[in-house]
Amino acid sequence: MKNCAATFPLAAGLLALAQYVAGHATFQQSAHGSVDDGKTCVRMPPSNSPVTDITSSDMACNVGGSKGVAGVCEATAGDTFTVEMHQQSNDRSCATEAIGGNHFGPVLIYMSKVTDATSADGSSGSWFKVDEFGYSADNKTWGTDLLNANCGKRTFKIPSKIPAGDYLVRAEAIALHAAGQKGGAQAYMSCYQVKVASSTSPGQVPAGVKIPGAYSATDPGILVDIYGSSFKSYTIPGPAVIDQSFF
Ligand SMILES: *[C@@H]1O[C@H](CO)[C@@H](O)[C@H](O)[C@H]1NC(C)=O
Ligand SMILES: [Cu+2]
Repeated sequence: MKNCAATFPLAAGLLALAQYVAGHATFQQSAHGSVDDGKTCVRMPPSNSPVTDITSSDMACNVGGSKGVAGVCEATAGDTFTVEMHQQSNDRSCATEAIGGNHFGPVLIYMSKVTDATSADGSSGSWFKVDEFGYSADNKTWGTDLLNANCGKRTFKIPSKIPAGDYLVRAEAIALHAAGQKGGAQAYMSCYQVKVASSTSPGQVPAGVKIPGAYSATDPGILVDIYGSSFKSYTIPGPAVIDQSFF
């Protein structure tokens, strides 16, 4: 799995066998506060394969993710929300790595205000970033290492100052083990359908970016040789996390 990209043409021909490749992963469960919502509101991708075309519309909510599901999770502005990644669809075990071995990279969380979370396709929205963890040079820890250390979970705060209503929450991990070559970065994302209760009225929707559009294939956080001797620090792709005053 050093360079999984090379396995994809083969995987396409052996779809039934290759649908859930070892090491690859999917964000699939969520929780609001301490309430576990399982897979209630996730737009579950059809496989655990990554998106490697950074300009593809699949970058928004993964393959097939422009289509909604029935479930909507509740959340409260100012409270926590947790997204959870696993390699296999029905293995939530903490004993299995959330994302495999060498799939090192950042974890990023975006939100987009939508009219109806069950029907929004993610393309018209403006995505604002609410959380990220790239790489800590001090202890050589990646965002994906933190996922693996936390049973696949990443907990973040829903901004306090956003208006009540429907949102898509987009959780993403980008594996960089093959990112020294253009097209080698592997993006794993899922969108969750969430209805946010907020006591801030009217609230303000933070400015955001289009996805696809926020990343380019040559961004320093996308085209990067993490094994190179010159690699010292990592630049997380996309916009900055929204201003602290929103939280
Ligand atoms: C490494 O440092 C980061 C940032 O300070 C911290 O969040 C993380 O928990 C640390 N990782 C480990 C494995 O201690
Ligand atoms: Cu891979």
